[in-house]
Amino acid sequence: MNSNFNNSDDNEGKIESSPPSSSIAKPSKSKISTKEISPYSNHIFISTLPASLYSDKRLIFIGDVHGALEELDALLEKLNYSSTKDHIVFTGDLCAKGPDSLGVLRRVRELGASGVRGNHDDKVVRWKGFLKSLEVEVGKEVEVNSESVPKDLKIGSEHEYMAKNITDDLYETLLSFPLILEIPEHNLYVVHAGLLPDLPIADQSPYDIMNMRNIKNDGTPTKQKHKGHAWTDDWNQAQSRSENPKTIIYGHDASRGLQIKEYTIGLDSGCGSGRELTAMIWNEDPKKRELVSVRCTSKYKVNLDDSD
Ligand SMILES: [Mn+2]
Repeated sequence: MNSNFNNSDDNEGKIESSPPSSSIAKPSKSKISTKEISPYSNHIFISTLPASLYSDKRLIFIGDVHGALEELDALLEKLNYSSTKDHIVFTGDLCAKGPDSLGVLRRVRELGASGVRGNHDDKVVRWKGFLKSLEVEVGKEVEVNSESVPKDLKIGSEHEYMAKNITDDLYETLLSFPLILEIPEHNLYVVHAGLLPDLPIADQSPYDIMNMRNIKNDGTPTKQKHKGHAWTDDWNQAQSRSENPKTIIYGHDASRGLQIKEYTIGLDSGCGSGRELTAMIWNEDPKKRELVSVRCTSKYKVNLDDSD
């Protein structure tokens, strides 16, 4: 099924146009992982941030909030946030680990903010979609059992709790956040986890976009932290050779923390594990980009599947 990727004209063109130097170590050809996304994912793959939302405003990116409402409010205050002067874009994982995920979603909706879907947000969406499908079938609430629950969803998880308690408007907000948010005016992509540099955007896997941290030696992305190398290495190397380089703003990789490279900006500074919540005020000039952080002091659930 992957043969299409390798035969694309786009890819062949890119390979031929790169310098024929054997001294540059080239990463092995990227492959998408075979992990499939649940039928209840109901995602928007990509959307473009309308310029009307951010022109003449500060464009502010905020890393993974993980249910930390008090910290989000403290950060907004520290940023001197104003709805008429600022537009905020979240890097995903608004939900899970912290004390008030639904409160965070409420605030994000009030702010009229934009964002992308994180792997934890996705689990809430899939739980909700699954529960809705049961209600439609039988016309009432149904006890779920472990055999009927889709793969990767856990009974008793906070994702299930959120799905059972989320209001329709907050669910719609989650659904409206795409996997990839494109900001063409600034040559930016926003994603939760990452993208592979040598695959066309349309061919990237939803699961990988929300979960990858590293690329294994065989070119396959993985969420595991200790296999292969950071996906950002490959992305930066490819952009440095490109005539039209793109920068990615992402979250998800709290263990590496704040990661500012030429073409990748990682903003997950560990709010979900009691470290910091970070915002970046965008500027075309990298030297003028401003980072603003607050300490995260809420109690966080540490027993959550932490490889996520
Ligand atoms: Mn994540």
